[in-house]
Amino acid sequence: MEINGDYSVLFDANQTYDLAPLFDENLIKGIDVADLLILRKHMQGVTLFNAPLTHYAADMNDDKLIDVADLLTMRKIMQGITTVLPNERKAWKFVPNSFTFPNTVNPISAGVPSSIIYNPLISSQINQDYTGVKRGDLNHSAIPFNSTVITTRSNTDVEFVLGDVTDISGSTVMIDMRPISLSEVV
Ligand SMILES: [Ca+2]
Ligand SMILES: [Ca+2]
Repeated sequence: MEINGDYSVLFDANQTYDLAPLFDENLIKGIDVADLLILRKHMQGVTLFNAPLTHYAADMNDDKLIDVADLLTMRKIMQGITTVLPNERKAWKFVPNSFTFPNTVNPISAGVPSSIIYNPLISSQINQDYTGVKRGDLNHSAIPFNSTVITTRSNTDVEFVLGDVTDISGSTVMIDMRPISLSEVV
């Protein structure tokens, strides 16, 4: 494990693995009225999301649709009514960098992988990187491990690299994450 977020994990060859980074924190982090407005404008067709990762972050219930259910969930989180999501959904969601979103009106409609599956793992793998988004944080104002809200950026997505491997249980690897560097996300 390197300080810049590089990670390496040793596995037995010829086995099947599902490598998924998981990161959880306070659900409300990064969610405020600005995000609700962004979602509302998208749903009304006034200002559509300009990045697939924004669609991914806005789908609060992972049903591949952006609709009023997501808006209500975000509002309840903002009001402090909802602090935990059903089905053990984490505050952050990830997508392998190797995944290319389709260039469609709804780039998440066909599903977005949250892990990389090796079936089986037969050789060493490098550059197995993921991008994380904070669920509901549509203007990417949240950064992990820090309560600071960075200056809003509406046109770009914040990319994180993986940090320390904290636990290995079964075939799921739980990996903490950190920003590449603060200067790169502000
Ligand atoms: Ca936000
Ligand atoms: Ca949804």
